[in-house]
Amino acid sequence: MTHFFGSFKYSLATLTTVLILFVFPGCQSETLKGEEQAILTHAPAVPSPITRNYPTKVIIELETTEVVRRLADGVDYTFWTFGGEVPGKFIRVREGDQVEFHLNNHPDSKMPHNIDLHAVTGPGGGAASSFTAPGKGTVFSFAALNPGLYVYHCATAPVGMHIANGMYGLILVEPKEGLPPVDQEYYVMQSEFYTHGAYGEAGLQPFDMGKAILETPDYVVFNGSVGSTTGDKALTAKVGDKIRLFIGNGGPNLVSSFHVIGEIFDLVNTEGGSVQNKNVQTTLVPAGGSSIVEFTVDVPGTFIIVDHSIFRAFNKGALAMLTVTGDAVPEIYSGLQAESVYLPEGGGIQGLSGSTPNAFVAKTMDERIAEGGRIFAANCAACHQAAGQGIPGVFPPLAGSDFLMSDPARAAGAVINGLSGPIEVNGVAYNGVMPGVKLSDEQVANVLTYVMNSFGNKGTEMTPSQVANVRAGH
Ligand code: HEC
Ligand SMILES: [Cu+2]
Repeated sequence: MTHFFGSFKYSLATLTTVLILFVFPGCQSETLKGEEQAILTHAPAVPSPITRNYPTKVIIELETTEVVRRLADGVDYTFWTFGGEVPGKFIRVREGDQVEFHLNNHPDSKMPHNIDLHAVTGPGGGAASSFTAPGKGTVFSFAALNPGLYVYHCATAPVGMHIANGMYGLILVEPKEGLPPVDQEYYVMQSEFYTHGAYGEAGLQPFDMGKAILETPDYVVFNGSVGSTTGDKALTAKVGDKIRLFIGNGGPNLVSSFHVIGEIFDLVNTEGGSVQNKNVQTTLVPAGGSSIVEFTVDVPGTFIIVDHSIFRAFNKGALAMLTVTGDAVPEIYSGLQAESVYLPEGGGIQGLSGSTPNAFVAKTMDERIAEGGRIFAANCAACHQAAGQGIPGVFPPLAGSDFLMSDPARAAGAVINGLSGPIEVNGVAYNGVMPGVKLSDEQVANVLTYVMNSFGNKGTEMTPSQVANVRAGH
């Protein structure tokens, strides 16, 4: 009996193998050959299609940096980036490739960073293996098992803040058989920015945690800034070209209703996967998701690319352009060739909000504490956590902190100028970097009065004039 069952199992296994090899030849695993360095591109460029018909070991080198760049005219922002720009560089590999990923964090970075690639099959998408301190590098590898278009992003705590500051990009895993050839491929990624000032308020704008939690961005943009892809920076094509857009959504919060005014997508790889839909007007791109769309441009003109949640397009920046040149084709369309109806002067915004920054002045200590709580939620809780408990080994606690309570003026200095180097809080050593927080004297007084009278701390009031003294270096 044992023998009978044994041979029965054996022949079943053989039969299965034969079936897999002959009926599903695609299931045969290919053997890796050679190795190559990946060429990565900044948006809107896409690396050239893969011509190999075998898998290889692909080496990817990507550097995280923290840089001040234009977010809108007159508005700057400290972006945290993969490769120096937002969105991060586009990565293109082939299904079956073995990827060796080198993440380097620039020595000037203030923050540690890592990477979670949605194309990875493995814990955290690589996040834990790639946690990289400033000036350091890490390496991990993964097999690109599933074809598709995937988002990658930083996943260092506070995760929302790292993504909100610009840390996302796309990785395409081309199917074994490749993608059908087209005339133009472009990389377009949507995301939001949450700033202290309202839309268009000039200057270097700090990140606003409170707005991020409420999911009320001031900016919704394509490829990292208002007007990144308009006017003479528009995407270009010629009449008759077949276009493929690789679309990503870095979020951190909003879902995009991606639409090209005056075009119909002939094909859509819904959510960046393998199912194709046809004749689509608007494709949904989830936060942390993607879409691939293809269409042929049959007539010349300026085609406006929007998030069809339309106030985002005309009031928050989610507007890009595709300029198509060539002869008119009156059988398909006769009329004006410019989208003048949709083109506001300056190519961006229809009517600014015109709101002024709130200049709250506390009259009592209770008012100071109440306002300080709001400032804390927006500016400090991301690192020091909502109850001031910090994160062990990374962000020191403010709750019960002897460091804070023994020298409030020193704490004011930390908020104004930042703090780095070794310190000891309640007998525990920390050696991190706290960036200076852009707050007025009134706001620093409010937030520190709040902190010194919350989370079990008992302290006195800090006044704006005390903060002014610290700022002046007294
Ligand atoms: C981006 C993360 C981050 C943000 C935002 C941040 N801090 Fe810090 N903070 C740190 C780090 C890291 C240290 C430790 C620095 C070191 O090791 O030298 C620190 C140290 C401190 C200290 C001294 C150590 C202690 O525990 O008493 C105080 C006080 C402080 N922060 C207050 C604040 C306040 C108030 C805010 C908001 C206005 C704030 N921080 C925002 C990261 C941050
Ligand atoms: Cu990061």
